[in-house]
Amino acid sequence: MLTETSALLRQRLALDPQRPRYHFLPPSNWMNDPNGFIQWQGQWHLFYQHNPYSPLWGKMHWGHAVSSDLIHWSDLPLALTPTIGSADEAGCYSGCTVDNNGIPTIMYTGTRGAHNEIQTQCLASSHDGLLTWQKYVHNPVLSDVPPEAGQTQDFRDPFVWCEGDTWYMLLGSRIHNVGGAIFLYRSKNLIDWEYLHPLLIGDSKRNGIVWECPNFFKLSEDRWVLIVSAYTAEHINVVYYFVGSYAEQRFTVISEGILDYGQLYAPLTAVDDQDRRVLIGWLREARSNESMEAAGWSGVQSIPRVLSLDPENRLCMSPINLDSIRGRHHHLEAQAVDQRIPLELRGLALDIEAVFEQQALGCCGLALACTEDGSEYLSIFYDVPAQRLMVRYADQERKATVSLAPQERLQLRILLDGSVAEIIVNERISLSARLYPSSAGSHGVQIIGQGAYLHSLDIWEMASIWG
Ligand code: DQQ
Repeated sequence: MLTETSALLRQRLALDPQRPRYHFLPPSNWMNDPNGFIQWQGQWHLFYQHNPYSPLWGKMHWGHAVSSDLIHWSDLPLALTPTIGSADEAGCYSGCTVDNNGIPTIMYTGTRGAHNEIQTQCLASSHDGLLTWQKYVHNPVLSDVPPEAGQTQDFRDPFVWCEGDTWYMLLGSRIHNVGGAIFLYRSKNLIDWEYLHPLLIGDSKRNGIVWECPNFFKLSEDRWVLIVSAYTAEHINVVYYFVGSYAEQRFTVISEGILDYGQLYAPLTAVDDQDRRVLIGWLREARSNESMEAAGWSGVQSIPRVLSLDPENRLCMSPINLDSIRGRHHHLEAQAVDQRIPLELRGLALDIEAVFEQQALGCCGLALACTEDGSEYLSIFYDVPAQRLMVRYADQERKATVSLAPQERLQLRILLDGSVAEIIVNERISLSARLYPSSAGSHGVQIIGQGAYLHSLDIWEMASIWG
């Protein structure tokens, strides 16, 4: 199914050391949010916000890829393209795919206006197994922003689910002078929508000015999870999750957290045939437009993660299905760490599982992508007394509080892949970093720490998913 052109484009860019080898990204050019993520008759379909003409953000199309294991992907033709003179003439923004009585149906936001400021909700369906898509002739199906929003420009990213014979839809938005808002609708046919009320309203001083890309799903017997991507005035965009109970279309929050302390944004979830809730998210770049233009590509998707809740209602995440591309394995036995320990192994495509004991006064972690002259490295460091994770690359630093229970070990899972490092700590704190190694030279791995004790270290060299 891989077209000649996309294979050639991939080959041409494959020598770029910054380009991930086992994470999904398009053959070339720009990608942002995952869209329409769905398992359909055993195959996973991933759509994505895509500018097929440039490595920079632009007129949004829906790219499309398919996979049977969520790791190996084949490119398919564009699924949605803006139509001049229609509700989506400026862009086909984010949305979801649902099974409408056997007919795959996309609900997405169409945009119009010089600044995409007219945002309405549109439908498209497929009659050839999700390959080609026909837009509903009477699009848009929903255009009025609820008056309580006090604004009409931010109203997008439908997330739709079915309960009995009723469809429910969430839209990301904001309430003027208040903060982000998620509006709840219902429908019997995906076409006529009735507004119910806000599912949740934010606070612009605390959690962003616009809430985008909502997800809402039941994750345990009595707990529902709402995920929102909060757009801030400072462009320090953050993904929040809220856990609570849901009854009679009302959501009562009992706890909340940050889904990722780094570059992961606009995640989308889907449920699989084993009833697992799987999340995939856009790993934003942290480099200039000039660098993206020179590279010819921009944007990566995370490795899909299976979600769960722990007894304290914290969202837990575990990367899926990587065994099939794990290559050479390196194992290190338990040992004290009081200085840098360089390992024999080198590489920029690694799956790492490091477990440290929680030594009272210690600090521990790893340095990756280390150049011989010591000028470049990514350090991932846990400070036990401060209970803080610190991730540093060049002049950038990211931090997250990781509170460990007494005696709890620190478990670092790191998916290093070119310019991507997905870091998940004790399955419950995620910090996705980007790094931009300046050469394809050898990149070392070091254990770092003081007064630390390594319990075990396992590292796998990862194969490319593009053959
Ligand atoms: N990206 C899309 C929007 C969404 C935003 C546009 C989030 O639909 O709100 O490309 O990254």
